[in-house]
Amino acid sequence: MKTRGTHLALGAIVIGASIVGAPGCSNKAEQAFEQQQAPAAIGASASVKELMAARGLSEADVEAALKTYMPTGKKDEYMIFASGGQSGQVLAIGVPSMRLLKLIGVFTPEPWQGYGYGGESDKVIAGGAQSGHRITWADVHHPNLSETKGDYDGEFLFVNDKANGRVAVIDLKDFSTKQIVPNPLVGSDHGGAFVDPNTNYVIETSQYPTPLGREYAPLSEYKTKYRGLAMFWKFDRTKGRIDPAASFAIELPPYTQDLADAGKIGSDGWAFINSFNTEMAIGGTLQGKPPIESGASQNDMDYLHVVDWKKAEALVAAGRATTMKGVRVLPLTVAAEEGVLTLIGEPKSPHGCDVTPDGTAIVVGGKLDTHATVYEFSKIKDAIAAKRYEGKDAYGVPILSFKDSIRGQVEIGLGPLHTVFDDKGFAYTSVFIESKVAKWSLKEMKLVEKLSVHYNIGHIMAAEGDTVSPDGKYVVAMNKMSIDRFSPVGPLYPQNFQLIDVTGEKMRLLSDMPIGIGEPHYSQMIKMDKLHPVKMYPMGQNPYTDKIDPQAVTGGKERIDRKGNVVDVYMTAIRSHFTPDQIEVNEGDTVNLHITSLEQAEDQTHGFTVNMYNIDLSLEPGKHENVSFKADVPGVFPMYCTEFCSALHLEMAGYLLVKPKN
Ligand code: RUQ
Ligand code: CUA
Repeated sequence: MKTRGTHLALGAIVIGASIVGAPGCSNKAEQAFEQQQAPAAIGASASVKELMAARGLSEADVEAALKTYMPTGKKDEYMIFASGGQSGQVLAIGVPSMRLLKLIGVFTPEPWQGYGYGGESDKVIAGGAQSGHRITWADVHHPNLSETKGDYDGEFLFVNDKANGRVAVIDLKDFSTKQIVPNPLVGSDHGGAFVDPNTNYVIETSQYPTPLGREYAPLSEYKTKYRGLAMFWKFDRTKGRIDPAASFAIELPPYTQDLADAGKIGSDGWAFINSFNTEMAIGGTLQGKPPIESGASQNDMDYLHVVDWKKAEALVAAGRATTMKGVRVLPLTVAAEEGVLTLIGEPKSPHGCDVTPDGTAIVVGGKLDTHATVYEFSKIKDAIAAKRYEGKDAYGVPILSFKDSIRGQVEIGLGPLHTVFDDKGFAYTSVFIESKVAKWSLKEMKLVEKLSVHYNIGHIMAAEGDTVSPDGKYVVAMNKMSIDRFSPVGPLYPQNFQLIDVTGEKMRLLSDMPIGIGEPHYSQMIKMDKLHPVKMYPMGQNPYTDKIDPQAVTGGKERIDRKGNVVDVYMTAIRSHFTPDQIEVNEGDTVNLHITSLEQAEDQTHGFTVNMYNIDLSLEPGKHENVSFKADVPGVFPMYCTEFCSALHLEMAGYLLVKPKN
């Protein structure tokens, strides 16, 4: 009862606080970190005011706490899927609590999920090999949720690996990675993994130009042999996999293509890619030449790439593509001639490329410009249809007039990057150099408010902000630096996600979430009720084929089969034993373990490991795993369950005995 009384008291304070509080309006210098005192020993009976005084909390702090605190057992309203950056993983985070719910193994092995340690998931990671090289990390940039009619449908998530030119498919039925597709043509990607409004395609555009097909050509042949690429990976929703054979690509000039976005509603069927380094600088610092950073900043304008992908799709179907490393590629000459690719000037080192929820405009930031430039799709479309070109680039690609293609420009501040949208016609742009979130009106094309964030905001994200119907409510600033925000942990600082309330007239900073893995880039936020993950697998399910595994074992059918020096062990796991729990093989034998979890109770997960063989499996209820290894070291190897599954979990163990040859 006392607790309830406290809540009522808090409520009263908050009503007052919402008038007074103005959090986050001071600048970086003014926000010098105050070492907060540890809470004094206050009993439950202490008044809220005393508690606030003891912890040095303002009324605005209390309001923010009330908006984000999640009592035990209560659930969040939204889920964020955030890039895990170089960790190669994806983070699932609850909003507004900003609690980490899961770290999804994607490109990098993740032991807790038994991802990449001998089991079936090894095949997913192996599928992501480039030129025969197994790669176990990634530079994850942009997670994108699958869409139906332009709205998140909660079924799949796609992420790109900038470093190695790959795209992964995560099934939100079980929050696990099902496929990694290496792009056989490019050396890196950045404009991905964006989807069109019905997830026909997952778009991946290259970043640093290379000869297509991952071939060799000297840098002196950069302009003639190096190229960019826009890849359209066909997504087969019924299979839940990308179908490389049904995919196609468009060859692009060797400008450094950057972010991308797909059109929606009226602009569906089109894609937009910003670019920098249209100077085609290649560096050469040791030879006394300017580094790429200065070589690439000579021109006042780079190019927004406007891609008519529906037309490209038709041309590819009509046989106008050439095949390269198994991918159908529409040549640059065809793309230029047929109006598939058109360029428009973009001010100074552009970044960000975001289509508005109504599909009528594209917003581009400029790292060295102070504006957000808003391109008007109808003007672009009309000019392309009428072939009203201002000229052509060196590759014959038509260029439209900048002036005639824009709705206007909004003065934002220093270093505008990415833009997201709410439900009230406002846009929110991350302003990197100023460490601010700029809120501006799309209708009036005017800056409304700026909020300080901490610090060096890269991406910004809004609740359902990439859909045709954003929710508003929350914006998240994804900050690259956290200087004075958290307790020190050595020279590599956490990055900082800041949750911002955008329901009121003024933006309010609610909370900070230090991200202990990095470097996160983009994220998306989906309404929790759109997600319907399974609670357990049907008995014997192989999550990587989405079928009952042919080697699945049922209770009573456990056995050990030996054929020559191949030993197949058909095994089950249920609280709190493995059957069989004694496996004896000869040195040099190939051992195939087929393990089915017979559990059909929620949250009853077992793990499985064998000493020394680098095997680690997660056996969620019903799951089946297959793992093979060569018993090349004689000895006695304990195997056990790695999840504390029951009172007799420690007893859930057994032995692998490998008899020496002689
Ligand atoms: S890019 S901020 Cu991929 Cu802006 Cu990260
Ligand atoms: Cu099963 Cu511990």
